[in-house]
Amino acid sequence: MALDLHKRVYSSEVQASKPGSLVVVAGWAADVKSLGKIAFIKLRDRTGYLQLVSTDAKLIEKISKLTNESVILATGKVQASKQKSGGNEIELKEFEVLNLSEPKMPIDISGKIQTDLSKRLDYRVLDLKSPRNLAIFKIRSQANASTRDFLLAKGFIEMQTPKLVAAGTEGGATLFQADYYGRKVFLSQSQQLYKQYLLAAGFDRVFEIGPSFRAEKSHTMRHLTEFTHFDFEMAFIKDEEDILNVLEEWFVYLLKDLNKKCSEQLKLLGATFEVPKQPFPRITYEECLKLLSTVGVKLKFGDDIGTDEEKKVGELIKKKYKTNAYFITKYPYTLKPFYIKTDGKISRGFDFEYDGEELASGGQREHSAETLTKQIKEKGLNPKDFEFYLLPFRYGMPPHGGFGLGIDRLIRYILKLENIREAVLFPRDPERLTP
Ligand code: AMO
Repeated sequence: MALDLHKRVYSSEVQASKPGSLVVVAGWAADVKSLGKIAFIKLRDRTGYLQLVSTDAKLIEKISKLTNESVILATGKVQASKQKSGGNEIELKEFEVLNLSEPKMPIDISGKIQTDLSKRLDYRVLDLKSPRNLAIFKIRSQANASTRDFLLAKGFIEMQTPKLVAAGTEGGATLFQADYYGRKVFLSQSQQLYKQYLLAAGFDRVFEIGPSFRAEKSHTMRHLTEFTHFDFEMAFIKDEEDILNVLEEWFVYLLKDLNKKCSEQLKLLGATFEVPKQPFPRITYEECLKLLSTVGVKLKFGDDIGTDEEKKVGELIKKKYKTNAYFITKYPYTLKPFYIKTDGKISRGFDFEYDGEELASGGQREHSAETLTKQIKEKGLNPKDFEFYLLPFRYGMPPHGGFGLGIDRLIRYILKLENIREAVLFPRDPERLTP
């Protein structure tokens, strides 16, 4: 008799079922053990594990031919487990093999053997079977949903902007180039240009969560060649402080929402985070230099704060302000892109930092076409290449600002994952284009 797939329940529902009831379950035979007079199948589905047990000779014979990771549909009676861990198990009545797995997997997914990340990523589809990975991507999905909830409630409009573009916005060094019917085309580095366009059009508040591409040469724990960019832009701001206020409000909302809606997944990962108090400290670039000088790191105004120094600043701020979430503000104009508004040497650009690492950068934008043209020239760029960008600035551009944040980094930092690649389903880096 064929079992009815539509009657299947998740293993978590079996845990909540009354002993004695008959249930249909489906999933992967994560671990199969046939011990002569008794046999066990540890079934995995997306809600967890469930033990199926049988003392029936015919079923034991069938179970002995089952390989780990085969997909099965099974029915049986719920009974209280005799195991120490308690809970319910199923006394198997019947099962069908929907797909028989090959006997030996190229990587171990049980967690018993440590496989290095690179090999895990080679076999990512198999690696993603582990409940730990499912938890990471459930949290990531919720982070996107919480972000949308927060912004839509505040009147933001979600946009989808082109990823095939005619020019870069974040510097030529990281542009991917391809052929587009005999013309040059680039993969979008950020939604920068388009989000500003929409504010000129009168959309007032916009955001996007979408892919951006950077031809990063280095192989680091926090850079990818394709990453998910949460981009945000708001019109009629007084200065960058208006952006910082929304950013910190969103971050606190997000962490609280994740604690509430993903408690199970966070527990499985052993991840905990404190929700930082508002307002987050605003530390000027010059204050960062002063803090660094207290530990012997000598940088002068205009020097880039490198990765190691940035980490150091994070430690010093944690000590002084008892928080791991803060902004670095008032960067030198020379360190920020052409589109950031500047008051002489000091720009209105900022970075949002978490645990000494950059999670977002943004600022108030220059909205005068004339000044923007001047800034493009000052940065050694050709205003002719930016004609299309400059056009809306000539026909009514309100004062505005925003930020861009890497979702992959966000997930990595809040879950304290060692490598950004763990926070991405199918990561792309200079060496990796598959799977
Ligand atoms: P920026 O280039 O600093 O700014 O990027 C913003 C944020 O995007 C993430 N990010 C990356 N994540 C993974 N791999 C990469 N290669 C990578 N590059 C960037 C980081 C970073 O903080 N248009 C501006 C933002 C703005 O001003 O609104 C921009 O793109 O988390």
